Amino acid sequence: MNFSTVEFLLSVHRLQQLPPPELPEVAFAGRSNVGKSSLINTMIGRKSLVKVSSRPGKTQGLNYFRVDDQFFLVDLPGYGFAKVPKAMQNAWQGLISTYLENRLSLRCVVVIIDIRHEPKAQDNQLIGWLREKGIPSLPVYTKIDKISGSQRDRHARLLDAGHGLSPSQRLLFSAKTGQGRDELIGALAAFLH
Ligand SMILES: Nc1nc2c(ncn2[C@@H]2O[C@H](COP(=O)(O)OP(=O)(O)OP(=O)(O)O)[C@@H](O)[C@H]2O)c(=O)[nH]1
Ligand SMILES: [Mg+2]
Repeated sequence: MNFSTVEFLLSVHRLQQLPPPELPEVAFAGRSNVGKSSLINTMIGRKSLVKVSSRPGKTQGLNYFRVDDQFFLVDLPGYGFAKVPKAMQNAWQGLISTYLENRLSLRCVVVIIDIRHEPKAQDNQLIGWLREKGIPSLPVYTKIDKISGSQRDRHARLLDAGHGLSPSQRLLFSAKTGQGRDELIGALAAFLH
């Protein structure tokens, strides 16, 4: 996985628009503004291939990228943003859950969580639902540059407890410093091969 060619493919707003499943794929999910797009940019080593938002709820649709002709990377719209109208939230949820449940080429869902926050019900529901459906997932606690030392450990333990995870089942990450990048790439490579 060297990310020498990363191309934007399309933004999917209806299931009929999904590209043929000709490559394995990894999807990135998480609450609005948690840092999904930033994590992807840092992982692929591009400053701004994926749009990073100043306002939460900006990523709409399933944004497909093709990486090195090896896999598809899918940036999912964020959940849990109150300012998005209810009807739209439901439509998104329908699209995303149908996609996650039926996409046979999906190898892993990276669930991105802000390390500073207490365990949130929506993250918990997503992690539980993926487990129930047998869809492999990789929780990543991000923005670790924002807190340090013992605070970071304490927050990580709280999230582990809240989501029923052991430290070996999740990763720590910072889009700002790049910490955790190699571990993330290694973990995804294992899911893809
Ligand atoms: N310090 C720090 N800031 C981060 C990190 N990751 C993201 N941010 C900031 O958090 C904000 C949201 O980042 P995005 O990557 O747009 O988040 P997103 O989850 O894609 O947002 P939506 O697509 O709107 O749901 C931006 O201001 C980023 O610069 C990180 O690891 N460290
Ligand atoms: Mg985004």
